[in-house]
Amino acid sequence: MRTQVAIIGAGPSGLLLGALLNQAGIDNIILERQSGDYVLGRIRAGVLEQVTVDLLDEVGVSQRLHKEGLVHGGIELLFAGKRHRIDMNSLTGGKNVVVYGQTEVTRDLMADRATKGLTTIYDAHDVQVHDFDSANPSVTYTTEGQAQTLQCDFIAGCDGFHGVCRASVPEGSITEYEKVYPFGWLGILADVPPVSHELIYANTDRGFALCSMRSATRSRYYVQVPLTDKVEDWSDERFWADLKNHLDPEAQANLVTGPSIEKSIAPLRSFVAEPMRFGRMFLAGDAAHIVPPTGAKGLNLAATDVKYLSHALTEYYAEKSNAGIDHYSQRCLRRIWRAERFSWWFTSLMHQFPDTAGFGQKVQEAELDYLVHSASASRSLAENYVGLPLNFGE
Ligand code: RFL
Ligand code: PHB
Repeated sequence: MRTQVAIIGAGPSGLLLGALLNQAGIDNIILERQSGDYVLGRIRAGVLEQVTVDLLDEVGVSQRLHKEGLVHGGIELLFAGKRHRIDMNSLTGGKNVVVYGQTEVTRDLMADRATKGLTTIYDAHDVQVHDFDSANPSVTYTTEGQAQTLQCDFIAGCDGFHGVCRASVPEGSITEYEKVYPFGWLGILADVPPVSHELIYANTDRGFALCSMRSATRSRYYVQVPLTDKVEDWSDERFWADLKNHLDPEAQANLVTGPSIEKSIAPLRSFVAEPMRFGRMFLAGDAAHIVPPTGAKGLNLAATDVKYLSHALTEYYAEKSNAGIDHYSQRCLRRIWRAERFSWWFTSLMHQFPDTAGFGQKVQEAELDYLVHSASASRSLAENYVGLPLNFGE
């Protein structure tokens, strides 16, 4: 089998890259280790920046997003027992974010791929990437017990943090930067109306909590937990009682509880691998970088990586130019490090750190007090939260 671009991974970055390449007339095949149902069962991101919405518009898969997505022009910060609204829309000259689940983005991209008859091979096992430092890379894998080889011009490593592509790069050719946080997020999904119509990010001396949503009838809530906690330690009753303790009296009164339909713990990590291109193999999305979810940037960075990559590959095929390919790493990394900085800062501001105790809490409250009362500090938060613009210059 042969294709122009072999894409490893059918998460949002692989599927969006496939759609962008197809639109540019570039042939691609996606190999995914899991089944389609498994991929759709993962509950992850919820907040889309305008640049991500624009990309979904560009590939023509945003009809449902525009119908069902919730446009948010602000977020609320809760600290010292009170909520304060950050009016992102007016602070950024009219920018918003859209609350629409990663699961739905994935579902829309999968359906579009199926409609167009584009090939995605699910349950592709033992995927291995070969000869990406030559002009003739290939990928081998096993499906339904048969060993297969896919010849290609380029390999796109969209296979997430635990994927095979980054792991196949020789050790001396890659530098990894990492920060692991001493806590995780326990998340719960429930068919109950959200406590408020916008997201609430809460800093309390009990730790961080986030009130998010997927629709007017489905809520997504998180609380900070120690890394040693297990999901089994958390009954629904314990979760709701803990969440309530993080909220202000009005939110406490409005909180509607109900049985969870998903519950999981995610550890928090900042991670960047440099560079993101190795000959004819490129890394994109979580394969190259991880942000803690506090800034809601992971899915959005994945989307902009693959925009840069599709642009580079389009230049290569249409104009016989290597310029975009040569600049891919540098272009992505500039945007990535800005998002890493923001996500690290917002995480540091909102969570309780075991080693800073009471002093750390007081300093966070002072910074939050400054943030909500200073127009320039609020604007800086708003600009970063709605997303910095895509940059094709140097
Ligand atoms: P994914 O989604 O991990 O997809 C990678 C795919 O590759 C497959 N794979 C392989 N396939 C073949 N062979 C192999 N050897 C393979 N190894 C792996 C996997 O099965 C998988 O299908 O990476 P991608 O596409 O780069 O997308 C990244 C996003 O999923 C991620 O950044 C976000 O979910 C992060 N994130 C958030 N991002 C936001 O922008 N806004 C948010 O509000 C937000 N909230 C979150 C989040 C992530 C969370 N968790 C669970 C880490 C909230 C949470 C709790
Ligand atoms: C979510 O809805 O899952 C979500 C929203 C905002 C974040 C992280 C996660 O910062």
